[in-house]
Amino acid sequence: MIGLGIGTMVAVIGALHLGPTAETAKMAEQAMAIIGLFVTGLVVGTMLFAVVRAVRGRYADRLGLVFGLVVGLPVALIGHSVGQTATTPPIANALWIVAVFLIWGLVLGRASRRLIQATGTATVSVQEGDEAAASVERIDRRRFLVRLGGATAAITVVGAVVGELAEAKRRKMMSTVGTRGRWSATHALPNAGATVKPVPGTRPEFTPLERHYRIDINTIPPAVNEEQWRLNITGLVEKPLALTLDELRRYEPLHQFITLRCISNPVGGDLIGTTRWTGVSLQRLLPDLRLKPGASHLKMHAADGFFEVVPIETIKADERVMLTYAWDGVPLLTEHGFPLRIYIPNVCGMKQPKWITAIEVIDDWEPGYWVVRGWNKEAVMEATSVIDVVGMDMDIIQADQRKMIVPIGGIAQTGARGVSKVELQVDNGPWQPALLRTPLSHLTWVIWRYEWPFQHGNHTFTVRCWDGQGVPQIVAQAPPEPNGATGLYSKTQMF
Ligand SMILES: Nc1nc2c(c(=O)[nH]1)N[C@H]1C(S)=C(S)[C@@H](COP(=O)(O)O)O[C@H]1N2
Ligand SMILES: [Mo]
Repeated sequence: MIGLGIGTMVAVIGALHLGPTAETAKMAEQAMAIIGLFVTGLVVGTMLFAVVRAVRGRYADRLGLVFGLVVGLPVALIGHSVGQTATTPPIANALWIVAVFLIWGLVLGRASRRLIQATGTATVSVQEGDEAAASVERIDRRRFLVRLGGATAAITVVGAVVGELAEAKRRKMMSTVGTRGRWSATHALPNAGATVKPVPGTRPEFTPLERHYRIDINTIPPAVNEEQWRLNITGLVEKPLALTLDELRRYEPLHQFITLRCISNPVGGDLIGTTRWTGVSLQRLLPDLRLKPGASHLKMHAADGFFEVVPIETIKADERVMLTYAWDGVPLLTEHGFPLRIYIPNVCGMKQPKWITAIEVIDDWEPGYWVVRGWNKEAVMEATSVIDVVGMDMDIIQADQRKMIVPIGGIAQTGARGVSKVELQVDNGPWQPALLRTPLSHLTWVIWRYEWPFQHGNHTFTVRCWDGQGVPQIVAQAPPEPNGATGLYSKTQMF
């Protein structure tokens, strides 16, 4: 259900060019919630009116409160169990929701009573016959419905605005806390001296934290309190452990430039980003966990109910598997998994839990959250390449058409397998090699550029790449679900 929902949303948002997919999907989710609330409000409001009318306007206040409670309690409980709690504690959230619905019920109850009384006098004072009375009643009912809709709308809008303001405040707080100490603000990127420069208009090689895509099973990320948080290590261990964040930070830190991609990313989509990850290699941590014989997998549990299982073999074979506590030199932002997430090279985001709370040591493999829901159990990042920009500067084109070169640029990415070659094809011409920029690391995307001798007309540009072992990008088109999107990226432009 959620999987299908995300896929559909990604496709719709992509097709409509609504903006960054992750953000827009969040907004769509919230809009759906608001519409749901709105419809519930209208239905329950109409029922309330019917009841208040049946008892001729008596007990309107009490009835309103009861109806408010009837809607408010489930909403509060659902909100609680889904864990959609921003920074306010769950109880405060629940109380707040119930209070809003109580007021809503009271307002509607009173509106109903007023209306019923008004309808009553109108009917009595009009003596010209049944038809007129009926029409007055109909008008009043219509007016009531308008008012009812208005009240529901008002309360929903006020609720949404208050929620938005709180969210905006939270974001502002987060970004002021976060901007300070960012590694990228005071350091040159490791490939600053690379001779191949990105074509202007290519996406930033290092994604600013605020622009990193976001994919979560919930709309609102779980807020974890650092003082109370522990990394609980249980299961097949000599002695269960509860590590603090500081204890994890005391291990020798590992810094890695990493490109993360979501398996839901369509070819050329925006569910991909690159930053500098810092944490402790699980290989280093492993001896301190004192595993019991038979231990074969680590099951990572997350604060939002998400989970995944990592083979201990993978950890022993690859020191880059890392419990990550910082991105770009600052603690993980709440939405990106504060305080702890894992990094596993070469696989999609769906295999890599954020907001880790516990590691359960087990003796067998188990499918993770998205694997249970039908997605590929390996979720290896397939090679992909994208054209970001076909540079076009009209002034230069007109200045000297014979010597005109149009720079074309973009990215290629293959998980942890490297990129050995990128080629570009114009219309049905021969494939031509692009220049590769030295990447930030072996784990990030590679920026490429190609100098195209300009020709007038309508042209289609297509890109393809090879990984470090010379394996070509998959040409056959496939949608993201269930194995990740494949196919070549093309862009057509008129000159
Ligand atoms: N706890 C938890 N971890 C999670 C997820 C989630 O919903 N909950 N989503 C996963 C998916 S599908 C992706 S693509 C990445 C996205 O990480 P980001 O939001 O920091 O970009 O987180 C992964 N880890
Ligand atoms: Mo994902």
